[in-house]
Amino acid sequence: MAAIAQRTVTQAGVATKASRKEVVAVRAVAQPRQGSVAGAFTSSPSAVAARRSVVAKAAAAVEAPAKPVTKSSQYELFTLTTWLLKEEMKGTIDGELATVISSVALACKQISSLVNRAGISNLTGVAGNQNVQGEDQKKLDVVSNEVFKNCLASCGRTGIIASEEEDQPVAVEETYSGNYIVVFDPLDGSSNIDAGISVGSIFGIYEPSEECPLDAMDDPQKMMEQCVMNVCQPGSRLKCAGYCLYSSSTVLVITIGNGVFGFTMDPLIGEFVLTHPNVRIPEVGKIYSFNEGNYAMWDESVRAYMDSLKDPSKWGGKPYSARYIGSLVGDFHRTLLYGGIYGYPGDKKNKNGKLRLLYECAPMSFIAEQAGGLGSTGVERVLDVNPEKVHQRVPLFIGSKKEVEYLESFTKKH
Ligand code: AHM
Ligand code: MG
Repeated sequence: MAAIAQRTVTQAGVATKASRKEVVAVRAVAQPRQGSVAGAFTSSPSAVAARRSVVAKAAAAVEAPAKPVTKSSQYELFTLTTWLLKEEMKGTIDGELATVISSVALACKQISSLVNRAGISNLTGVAGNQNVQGEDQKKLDVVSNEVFKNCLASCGRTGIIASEEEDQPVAVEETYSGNYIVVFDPLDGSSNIDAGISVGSIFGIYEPSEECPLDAMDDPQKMMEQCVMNVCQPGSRLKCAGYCLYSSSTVLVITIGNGVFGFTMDPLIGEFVLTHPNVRIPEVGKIYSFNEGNYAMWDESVRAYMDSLKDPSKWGGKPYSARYIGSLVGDFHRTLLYGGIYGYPGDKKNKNGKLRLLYECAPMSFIAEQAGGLGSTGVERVLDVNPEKVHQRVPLFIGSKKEVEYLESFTKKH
């Protein structure tokens, strides 16, 4: 996909040592925030006292253990930026990861606006080419991929990216520091776009490993192989995962390994505002979300499971409800909030189903687990699967813990 490559982005293996400025990032702790907070006050004696108290609170927050989010005024906004700063102060993430997450959020804002205006801006329909997986790319697939790549390249903290819409992992040439690996599906469920139905972006962030020293450029082919290996990490090593739902509202859901947090975009101020602190998925939920059109091609164990969900005698007279958008982000978001199970099993034609491990199943499974749920292939935990290929597929069953375990009670027997 050389045509898609940007000024600062090249295929893995062709970045130069000279282009990399390894600079130790200065951690943004309390000081910059103090300045900006103080600047918002006037200099009357009471204002000075208020400023001192704010500064003292900010300094104390650096040392004090995490406290629940409380608002001091009805006009106080707890935004994604505030959350990132607080997590950085607590030491959960470093400044570089916070920068990468901010750039992903910026990409999501831009894609949200493009999705919203797709019908007006002639962005519906197909682009006229296929991705490496032989799928017709929609115009918005291509544009969203560009948006993600540009945002990640300009933040200067991303070393390698792997995308559903790129044949191979791509090295970002002008990295300032950090070299995080970002995997993403820029616009999942894009077959829904032309009908104005929910779509979303999915992403995962890994730390770089030493197997891919981007400045050792002697053998580009070898470098490429090493970089592919570097990208192919199991989900258990994810530092951050998230998705952004473009629907009646735009919601960014994110985990950095200490719970799941949801931020809704306020279009009036253009910011993601914390609306779902510490999301917990219900342990059970009587909603299933599968493409049942494939029923006849499923394995016997999955068919037996599906039959059981529909048998009222097993569930006190009321069988499970079916809900299926055909948009993983939308279907998963509902499952996360209401409980239930989403499934894309393997079938006779595609033994590993449709969904990709690296940038769909693993990030979603990290979120599910962090919310108290599970992500399974039917026989093992998704986060334990070691990817061998960037675009590798795995069956996915994800959602409420008890629901996924019930599914496994069928699929693990065989
Ligand atoms: P995509 O990445 O090409 O958009 O495909 C992924 C989507 C998921 O969002 C969705 O759950 C699934 O494909 C739907 O597939 P199907 O139409 O076979 O039910
Ligand atoms: Mg996808």
